[in-house]
Amino acid sequence: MSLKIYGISASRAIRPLWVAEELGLSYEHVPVPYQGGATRTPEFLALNPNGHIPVVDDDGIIVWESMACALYLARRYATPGSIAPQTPQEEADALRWSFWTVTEVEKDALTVLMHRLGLPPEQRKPELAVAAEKHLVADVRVLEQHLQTRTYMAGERFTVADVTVASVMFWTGPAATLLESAPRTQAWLKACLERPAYRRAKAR
Ligand SMILES: N[C@@H](CCC(=O)N[C@@H](CS)C(=O)NCC(=O)O)C(=O)O
Repeated sequence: MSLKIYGISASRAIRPLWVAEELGLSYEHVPVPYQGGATRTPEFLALNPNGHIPVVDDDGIIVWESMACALYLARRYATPGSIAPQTPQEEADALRWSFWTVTEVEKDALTVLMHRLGLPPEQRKPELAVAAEKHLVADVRVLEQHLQTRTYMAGERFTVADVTVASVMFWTGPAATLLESAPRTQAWLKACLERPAYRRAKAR
């Protein structure tokens, strides 16, 4: 059996890396960067024809798309009480919130990250960040409302749904006021990002 996760942790590869750490899996981390053409070599394109990290190679089963990688690993290596969905309700929450995050939130969150922090200062366009933050207000409202009645995305325990949503919400950090009126979301995100498994994944 061999499990490999391709992609540096300062990328969407944090999602499967975080899941692997939560599950205590033994795996090989192949820290392919997203810059410099490493994802566009013939060898890498044979793994993921899109030329993106992350990729998971689970003993020959290839998974790409970071949310799919995270959800796949959680289910594939589930044990009783682990972060995999254990009930139909948790399954529904993991799926709906993961898809919500990539379709509704990710693009604007990435714009905030890049144009507030990630890009060299001369390339940042603050007006793009401002527009993205405006869009994100409605998403934060949805999240805050959901978290009024539960501690984590799928209830009272941390699951893979928290990994997928927090790994995107984290990108909105440079938007100073976005979470100001969302105390439940703030507390939830802090709890997620303080988890030892997240820290181990990030340190890779
Ligand atoms: N939707 C894809 C996006 C993957 C993606 O764009 N990855 C970036 C790094 S976070 C990348 O590999 N960029 C390098 C490139 O496109 O050449 C996913 O969630 O996995």
